[in-house]
Amino acid sequence: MNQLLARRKTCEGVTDYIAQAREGVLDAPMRQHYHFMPEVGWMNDPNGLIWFRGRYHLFFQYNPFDAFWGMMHWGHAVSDDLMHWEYLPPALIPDQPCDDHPKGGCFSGSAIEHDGKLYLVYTGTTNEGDGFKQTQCVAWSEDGVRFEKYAGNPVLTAPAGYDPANFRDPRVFAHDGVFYMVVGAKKSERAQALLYRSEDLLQWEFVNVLAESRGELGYMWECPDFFPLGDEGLYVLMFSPMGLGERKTVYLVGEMDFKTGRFSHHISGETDWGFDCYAPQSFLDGKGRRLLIGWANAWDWMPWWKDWGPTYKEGWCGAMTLPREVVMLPDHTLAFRPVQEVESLRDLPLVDGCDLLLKGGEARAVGCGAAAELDFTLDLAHTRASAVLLRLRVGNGRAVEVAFDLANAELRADRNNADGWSRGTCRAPLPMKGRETMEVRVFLDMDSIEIFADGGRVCQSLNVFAPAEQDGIEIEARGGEASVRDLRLWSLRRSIH
Ligand code: DQQ
Repeated sequence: MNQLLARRKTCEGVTDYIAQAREGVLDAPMRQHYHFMPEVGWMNDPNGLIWFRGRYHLFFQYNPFDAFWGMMHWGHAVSDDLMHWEYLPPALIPDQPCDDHPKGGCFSGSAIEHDGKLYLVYTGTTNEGDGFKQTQCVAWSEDGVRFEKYAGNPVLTAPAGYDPANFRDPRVFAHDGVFYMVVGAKKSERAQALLYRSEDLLQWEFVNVLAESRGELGYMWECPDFFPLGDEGLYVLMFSPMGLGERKTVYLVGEMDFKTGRFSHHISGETDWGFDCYAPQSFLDGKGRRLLIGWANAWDWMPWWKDWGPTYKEGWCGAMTLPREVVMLPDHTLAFRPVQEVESLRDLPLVDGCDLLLKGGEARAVGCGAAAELDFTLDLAHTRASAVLLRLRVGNGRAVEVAFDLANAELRADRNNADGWSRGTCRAPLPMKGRETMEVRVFLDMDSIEIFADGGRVCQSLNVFAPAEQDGIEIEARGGEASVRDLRLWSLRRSIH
């Protein structure tokens, strides 16, 4: 191995490379203003989210050397408020026989505190010529910055009968003084989540198949997450399924039996209905909130996928969704709401609580914003329109059209004429029954739009790569009048470069 390559296998070498490469990237025009993204290079899944010693730690799948996926590292950043992030040196470098393949590396995983140290549990992916092999590995840190890999890695290999190329994304948690790990696995072309237990995070014993697909939930579950929620003793299993068509971030709510290691669910829902939210991971923060962050993009094997967007031209690719608070509703379905901290980015309001009564066919410009928040309430009791259309990033004869299709109880975001790059229409059912009003919050950033409808019951995230000056916002009633109440618009300040 030449000297340059050897240096790229060290944390110092990678950090030096990033320090040089970032200069040309940080002020590039397509950079997001308040969504987390890598300094340089490629980023995908959020990993190891944890509240540790009073700060938020975000790790992520990272390829610093290219704006495309490959040779996975774990990038690392910390924050006090979830909005402003400080980049730290990469936490994991692919440098061990079990995790150093160019098409493998240190794959996704999770974090946990034990004995005052910060432990990372991740998937090592390698290929020694006989196919990809995925195993679970451990690393830890005394200071939360520099990590040391366990010399005894891997700590877990795929059980007999399971596909060793599909055994990944360990999710560790503690329950009644015991550590548990949930791992995504594939057996006989069906997805499973396997449950293991341990006293020390190093020696693991198989407990049971926590949950499985009988075909109806895909052939592999990536990035499983498992956590208690609400005050009725219920658990949530969330995963990103492969082989399930348009469904790509699924949650199940049900009961966990720790005696048998089996989870049974009675609710199934979608974490996000948009094109661009994948591999979400949750954690509990110091305020007792269950927070969730997803990777705001998608994979080439998804039915509607086109590409990862044009930001590779600027030397980077990938952003996270806004951090969202996960809430269990009385019917045991989940709502996902942007964390309150995002309100700290609001500038003086551009529109401050305006009520609009739109005639059928009437379109109204409500303001401008490329990095902005737009909130309003649809007053359904006084709306006869069959649809209310919201046009975002309007300009240059282009726009993203978001339709609140009241007649068909559907939310649609159409980006076919958005930017000359993106395409596709994503859809979500809108719960209309018994609704007199519907609250809507929309977050726009330079390359993304996130829509939270009906108090976060329905979320849609999608990427749009329009130029900054394409920033108009319009609203229109179709097929009758529409009453829109308390419309508010803010520019959001930049919190990240
Ligand atoms: N991304 C990681 C895997 C995971 C997938 C590799 C999901 O560990 O299954 O970068 O996006």
